[in-house]
Amino acid sequence: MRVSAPLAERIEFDLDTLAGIVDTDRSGWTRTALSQVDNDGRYEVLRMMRGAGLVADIDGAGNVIGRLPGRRSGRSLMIGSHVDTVDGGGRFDGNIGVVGAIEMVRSFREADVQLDHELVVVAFFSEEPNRFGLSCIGSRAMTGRLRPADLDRTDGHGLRFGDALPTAGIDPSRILSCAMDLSTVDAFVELHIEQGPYLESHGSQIGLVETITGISRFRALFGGRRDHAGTTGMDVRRDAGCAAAGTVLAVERIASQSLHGKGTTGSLTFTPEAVNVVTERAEMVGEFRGPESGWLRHACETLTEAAHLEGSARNVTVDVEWLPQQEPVPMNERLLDVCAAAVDELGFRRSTLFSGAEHDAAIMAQVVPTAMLFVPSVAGRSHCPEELTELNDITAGTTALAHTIFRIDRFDRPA
Ligand code: HGY
Ligand code: MN
Ligand code: MN
Repeated sequence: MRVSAPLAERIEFDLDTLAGIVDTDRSGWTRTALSQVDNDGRYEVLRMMRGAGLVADIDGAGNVIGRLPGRRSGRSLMIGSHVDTVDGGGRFDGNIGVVGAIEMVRSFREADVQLDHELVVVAFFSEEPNRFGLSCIGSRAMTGRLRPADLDRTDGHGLRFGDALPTAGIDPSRILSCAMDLSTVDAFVELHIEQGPYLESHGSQIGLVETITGISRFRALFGGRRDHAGTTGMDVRRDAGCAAAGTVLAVERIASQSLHGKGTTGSLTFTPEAVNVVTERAEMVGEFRGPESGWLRHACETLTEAAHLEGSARNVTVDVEWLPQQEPVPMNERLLDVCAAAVDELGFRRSTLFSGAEHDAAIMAQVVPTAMLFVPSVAGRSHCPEELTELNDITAGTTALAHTIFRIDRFDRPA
């Protein structure tokens, strides 16, 4: 069965176009959410979608959404990913899922493939944790999972997330009420780079994701006392920086004691930042990830205890705030079977694997049957400028996406 032939040249052109819309003052390919380049990037995606023949617009949560009508009205299939990046990140994370989805639409139209389902292509807003510590904003809003309290979170300058949203063209009074009716969506499939070494080391071209990792994120504040660095005795200091440093090591220790768990301190700031002043205040942001929710809860409790021990040993106040735990999310088994059949029919070598990275698919899966297709990351590198996925692998992933969607369309044809 020949469904369509995605063109590598067009995928490369679109990826290069997006790679040109980045913050040139930062390293790598930086297009963080709530920046002008992210606005420009999403408008470029809007142009790409319209150029591919989709009826496209940006919704009240900043998601770029394109629609291709189906032959039968009423049911939809959804594909897509995100185009925001981490600071200093790469060109492929998220981007290939959006560019691949748009190329799939072009190739369907050229091959005169018409789906029974309406096809919905999405570039979700702010998938990466933004400076307010929140991730997957677009998919949370689309599924009705963004909470009023999320809008009250502040960044390092005390600015509220809700007050920052207009810079992205988003009305904060509307974002909580722009959930979509997803009851008519039969499947969401996200194409993404693996971001780890598994597929490459197993010689696989395509990965089928079984489960997406659970995540617990925290912000810890340490309050000590500002003193002179040269005259204050070591035994009387209330050094918030040392309490935070001990807690950083506790994150590493707790995760290292687990088989599959990961723990990372992503940000640590001292106030004042002066070599000759004892630190008065330290702020630390970190996370644990893993496939078992029981371990995640244990890690959170152990870390909170460790932070308080580090604080009380130095007469430093400690406040650890946890975001609601994101549970590990299994993908839809029946959809995985459809993906496997499509990949096998194409003759691609495949593996089944666990995703240690977070994805909009984990949010969508709570409402819509969801699957993910991974393509290899060279040397497993990601969230860095060296991030690379070969063009032929992206094209293979796009072909697998097209065949998967075609199969779902035929098998899930509404009665
Ligand atoms: O942070 C993550 O796991 C993902 O790449 N957004
Ligand atoms: Mn990422
Ligand atoms: Mn991503």
